[in-house]
Formats: sequence, C-alpha cells, structure tokens
Amino acid sequence: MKLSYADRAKHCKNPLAKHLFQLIENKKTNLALSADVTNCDKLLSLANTIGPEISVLKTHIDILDDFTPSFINELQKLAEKHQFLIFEDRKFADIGNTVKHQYAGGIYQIAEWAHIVNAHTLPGSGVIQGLAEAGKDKQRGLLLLAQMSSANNLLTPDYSKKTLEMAREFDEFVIGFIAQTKLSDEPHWIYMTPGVQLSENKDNLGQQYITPQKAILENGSDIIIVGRGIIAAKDPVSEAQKYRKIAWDTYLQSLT
Ligand code: 5IU
Repeated sequence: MKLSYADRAKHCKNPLAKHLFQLIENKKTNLALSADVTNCDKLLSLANTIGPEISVLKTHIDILDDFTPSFINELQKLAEKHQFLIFEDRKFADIGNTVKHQYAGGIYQIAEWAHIVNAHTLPGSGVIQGLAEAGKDKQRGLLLLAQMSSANNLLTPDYSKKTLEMAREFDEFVIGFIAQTKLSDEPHWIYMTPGVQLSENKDNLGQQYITPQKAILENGSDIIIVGRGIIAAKDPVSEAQKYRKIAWDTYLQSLT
C-alpha cells in the first residue's frame, strides 16, 4: 500500500519536508513550476498567475538579467500569498567551505530566501555538511541530484545508490532527490522529477522528456517539475491547470 503525502509527513525528520508534504496534501497539487525566464517582472508575473496551481516554484536566480535584492521581497510576498515553496536550482558542486559561502553569501544570499536548494554529490559528503552549516538552523531543505534527465549524463546507477547512502547520513537536512525514478521505499524522501512534458519528447540540447503519468505512476515520483511545457504554452495558466490535474489524478491513482 502506498502512503499518502499526509502520512509521509509523519515520517520526516526535517521540518521543511514535513511542511512540504502537508502543503501538497492541503493544496492538492504535486506540480512544481520551473520559472526559467530572464526578467524579474516576467518571473513575478508567472509566480502570481501560476502560484495558485503549484506547491513549489523553481528558480535559477543567476539567469535574471535585471536582478535586484528587492526582487526577492516581491517573490517572497507571492510565495506567502499563494502558499508555495521557493526552490533555487543552484546545483552546488564544490567543497563544503566554498558551497557554504555560495549558499549564504554573495549577491544572492540564497539561504535567506530559498526554502529548498539542491547539490551534486560528486564532491563527497562535505558538500552536504557545508550547506547544512548555513541552512539547517534556518529550517531549509536540501535535495541531492541522484539522476538527471539529460542525454548521456554520467550519473550511473552506482552513483545514484551512493547518493542515497550519503542522504541517509544527513537525513535531518536532506529532504529527498532530484531523480527520474524512486530510489528506495523509505517514506520520508521526496522525489522531484524534471524533464516532464505531456508527450515523450526531446529538445535540441539534450533534454529528454517523460510524461507525468510515467514519472508518477511507473517511476514513483512525488512532484513533477515542468518548465517550457507550461511557460512556452500559448496560455500558461490553463496549461499549468492541465498539468496540475493530470499530476494529481495520477497520484490518486497511484494510491489505489
Ligand atoms: N533540470 C532538468 N533536468 C535535470 C535537472 C534539472 O531539466 O536532470 I537535475 C532543470 C533544468 C530546467 C528544468 O530548469 O529543470 C526543466 O525545464 P524544461 O521543462 O523547460 O525542460
């Protein structure tokens, strides 16, 4: 029997993971928007119009051409208004001491506003320890990159397994994985899956898409992350509603 999001919340050591499971259950959406636009107003407009449909908004803060610190205040207001979490897709991948500064400092001060960040495990567990030093007291959560959607990536099954083992050592800070398929039956891990569109597809730079049904039902994912499938659509809001409904219905189907 598969557990509901609400049941899984009870198994989490990390308070943010618990909160996210409860948010998904209450808001009835397991959709994340990848808001990959290069202009602050465009991002805020997406956050305001699509915010009601999502549980997580994923950002790449370093692709904004016109970033100013006040943008963060505006984004935080929208996260509060529409009840979504902010996930900065920063993919930290350096030694612990460096990632700690990249996370807490610089012009972006990511730890101040991003509820969730992610990291590659390539450098070893120091990357998690460094991030935890800056984020744990702020009740942040970390996702580890266990698998990627892109063609010819180097994240082998053995790499994914070692990533899972590393996560287990830091289960008060790590909340789950960016992955294409579930790695274990432990109920507290959250699986977020990018590379999702309504039909199996590719772009011309190596991205490979699976459908929401495949991600959730066959591969055991919890949250689908959709970027261009929504933001490049003629009507992004109605497209987001479409993805939301498919993803939620598929989750309900997976419980039966
Ligand atoms: N992303 C992937 N695949 C991965 C990882 C991250 O696509 O394996 I890790 C990011 C890149 C982009 C978003 O920000 O997820 C997907 O956007 P599209 O749905 O537009 O392809």
